[in-house]
Amino acid sequence: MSKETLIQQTQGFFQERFKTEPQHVFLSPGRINIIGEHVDYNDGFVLPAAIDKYVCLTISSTDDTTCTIVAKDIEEEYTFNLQYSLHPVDQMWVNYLLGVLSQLKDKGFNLKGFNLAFSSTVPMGAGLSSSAALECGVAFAMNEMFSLELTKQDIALIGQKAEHTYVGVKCGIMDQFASVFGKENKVIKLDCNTLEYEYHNADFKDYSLLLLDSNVKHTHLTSGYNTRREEVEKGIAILKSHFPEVKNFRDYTEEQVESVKEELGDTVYRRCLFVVKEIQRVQDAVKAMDASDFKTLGTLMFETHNGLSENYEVSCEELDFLVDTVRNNDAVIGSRMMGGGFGGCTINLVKKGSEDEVIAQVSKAYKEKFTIELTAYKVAVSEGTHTYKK
Ligand code: GAF
Repeated sequence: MSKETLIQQTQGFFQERFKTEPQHVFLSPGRINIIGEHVDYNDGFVLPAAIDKYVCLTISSTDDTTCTIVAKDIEEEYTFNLQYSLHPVDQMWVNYLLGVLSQLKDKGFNLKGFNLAFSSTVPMGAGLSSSAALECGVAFAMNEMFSLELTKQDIALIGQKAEHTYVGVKCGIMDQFASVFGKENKVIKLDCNTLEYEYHNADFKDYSLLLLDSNVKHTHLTSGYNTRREEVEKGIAILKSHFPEVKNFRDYTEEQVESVKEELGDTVYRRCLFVVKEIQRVQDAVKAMDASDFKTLGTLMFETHNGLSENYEVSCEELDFLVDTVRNNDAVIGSRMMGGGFGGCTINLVKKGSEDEVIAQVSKAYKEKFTIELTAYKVAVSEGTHTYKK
């Protein structure tokens, strides 16, 4: 569905539900990540970009403190009053919004009531950060409507905290940052330690980005994710006890990790090794990208997948199969699972003009193996969260 159709349909839905036109329309995008997986919460570097898939929020303020929020795509709604404390509820989608609003209230902002209807073209559970898009979209909307004077960074951090406190995923900052700071045709090199960032051209010349959605979502995403965080925290504590002068994961060498292998234990050792290597890969990938050396970039993507699968253990049979299927296809020079893992998409660097042939090959093999239909997305790198002006 195009952006225009999404906007039109969401506006139409708002009009039908609330019997008036929405005063505001906001768009908040999903994200991809070229490389740098599971390192945002390890003070590493990441290379995400916003994409042309959006959560569209149509919204009008009201005269009191009552809010009605409607999720068009699942036909559910929820009403609450901003005068009272906002606690997490059973309807999971509601928590993304309440998590944001409760923080704004705690910061002392005087919010007014509103009616909101939203709809999304960011597929859910595909590792494209539909949740970050929604959280940042709501924070952005409140900022614009009620002149809260939040910075873009504030909005991203509020989105991340909503995920921690109301959703229960101890995520890093990458997804929310990419959603808010996204720029057309630019990837963001983000230093997750300092939150300094720079834009690099997302021009892959003869290649294009192709996402292949496994359409599986294993339930251990939340638990597996949080466990990985605990494991690396244990690892960094041990490393710091041996090398107190080294402050960050990015500053450790593989040799240093190797030297405390026994004390780390096999699992934590492999997690730490992945993190140290992945942080270095991002640095190498940026250089390769800037030099239009896409073969090297692609090789690094494959290496990332191997590490995520074997050492960080956040892949799954289906994702491994999708990557393995394209390994010997000359039209695909890089492929890896993307996002939190345990399902969702792979990101592929594919020779322009060969996308449909690759989709056909992988879909067929995937269906034969798992009896699951593959979904493919050809994505464009796009603008971050913004107001839609008619
Ligand atoms: C999820 C998280 F939300 C991000 O913060 C990041 O850690 C990612 O998984 C893995 O790189 O999308």
